[in-house]
Amino acid sequence: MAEPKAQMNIDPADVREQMLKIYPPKVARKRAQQIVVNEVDKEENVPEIKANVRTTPGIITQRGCSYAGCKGVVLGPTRDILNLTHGPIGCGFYSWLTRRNQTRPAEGEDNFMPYCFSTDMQDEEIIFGGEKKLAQAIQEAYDNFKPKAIGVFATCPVGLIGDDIHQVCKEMKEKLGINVFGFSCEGYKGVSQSAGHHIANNQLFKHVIGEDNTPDDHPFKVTLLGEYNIGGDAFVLEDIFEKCGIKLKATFSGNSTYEGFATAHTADLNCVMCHRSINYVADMIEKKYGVPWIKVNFIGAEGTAKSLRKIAAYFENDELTAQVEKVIAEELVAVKEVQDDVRSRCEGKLSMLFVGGSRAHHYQDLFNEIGMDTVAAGYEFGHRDDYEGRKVLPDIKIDADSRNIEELTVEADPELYSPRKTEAELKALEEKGLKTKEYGGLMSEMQNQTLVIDDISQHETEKLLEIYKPAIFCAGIKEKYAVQKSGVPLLQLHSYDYGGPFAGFSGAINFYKTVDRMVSSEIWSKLKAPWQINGKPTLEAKMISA
Ligand code: CFM
Repeated sequence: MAEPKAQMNIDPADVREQMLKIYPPKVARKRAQQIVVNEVDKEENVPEIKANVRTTPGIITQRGCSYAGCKGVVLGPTRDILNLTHGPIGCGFYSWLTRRNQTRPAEGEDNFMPYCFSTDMQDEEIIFGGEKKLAQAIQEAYDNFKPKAIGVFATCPVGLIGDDIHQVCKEMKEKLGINVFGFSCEGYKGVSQSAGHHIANNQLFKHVIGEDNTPDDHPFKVTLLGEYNIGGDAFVLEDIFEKCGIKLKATFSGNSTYEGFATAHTADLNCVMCHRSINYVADMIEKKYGVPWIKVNFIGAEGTAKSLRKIAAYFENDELTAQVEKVIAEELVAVKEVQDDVRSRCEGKLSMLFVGGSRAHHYQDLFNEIGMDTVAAGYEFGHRDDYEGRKVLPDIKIDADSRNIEELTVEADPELYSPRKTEAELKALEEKGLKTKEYGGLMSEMQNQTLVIDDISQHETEKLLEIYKPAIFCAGIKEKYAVQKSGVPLLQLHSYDYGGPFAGFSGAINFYKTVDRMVSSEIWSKLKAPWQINGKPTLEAKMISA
């Protein structure tokens, strides 16, 4: 792999040293393993990175908690499961729609996403236990809304006082005759929201997936796993699937419904977008029901075309292949036109992406398509397989933090297991270039001499900005204003600021235009802070000792 042109005069090893030198020796040793200069060899081997480990206290991290990953990320975008947070009202704020995941209920369908349901625990429940109040809250929610299903989410104090939410859910399920299930996703579990994804996946698998076996004879049925409909992405993808003649049985969990989850196992192929948050579900469905999974990426026009071709290749049907090619050819006309225009202004500019557990990888494709170089990237909470590829899975050691997340033992269902492809068929597909259960990770697709940084700190971010002066920095709301104060525009890749969608072909066009506007405007570098204008501090103070 060639070195990116624009950064030839900067030595990433030196940047790494500069980042590390401020830290005390023990912290520096740990961070040194999480800041890696990328080197990809011919066999696509990459350096080892330390990931999914505790953040050092005192370092400013952008991570969230287990409850955020479970309730917010995975279950948040499902409109007709009533999500009830068991905890104090402070956590209750996050029990409603706090992320830009959108949904489109049909006339008369339930949509609980804009509601905020909480048990509002008080001192009394913290001292004497909150199970009674939880049962009352489930009853009250049922009486008022008559939902198909209720999910209960435990916050930190629930785990500390030992309320058995699962027993309460079981009793209420029997009493009400609807599906009621709980998630032990206390915020302190694991080292980040990633633990919450795992907990969410386990419970969905145990309590919802496989509940509805209604047959469906559509020849091309798939699911989309790890697509959360931020800024309307799922709507774009739903349209593309429909145009291609592919039936989307379920999405986990953008624009999703309970019914979609309950019937997901009847699809013939699972397509995984965000590997980090949902690969567990793909693996478990394969083991229990025999449905293979492939990695897809509908971010970027090329990625979208490639992913559609992968799906068509899997079904081995000429009509489907022809239709997919027709849709790609039609869509690429407008894409190319905008690409060419935008590229004239963006070519050679530098980008950096520090986002979650998958987007820091996927969105690099969009920058490549307009000629921009990603010189540094990393996840907040990705695991080694998200960086280095699934081939490292057997080498990942289970530690104390991952041990407290349940690992389900899954076996083939005696009645419902039906392998959609035989071993020989899968092998034949692999020989044609379609490998199932495969993800190569972020590092093998980044250029040599780029920086890969896990769980980046504020100090390290500042160093990157100071040394590389990138044209754009992609992260979230926590970083946005600090980065913009240094004269670099920040595009929020969690929420898309107020824009999007960025998925599929039309989303790619949106993205190119958004980035063009941001990197071509000089507003952030022209602005001066008040203390930069007259060289004096705007506020003065002195320490007074008692
Ligand atoms: Fe997957 Fe996500 Fe992401 Fe994620 Fe997230 Fe998100 Fe994200 Mo924010 S599920 S890992 S926990 S793609 S909320 S839709 S943008 S950090 S990179």
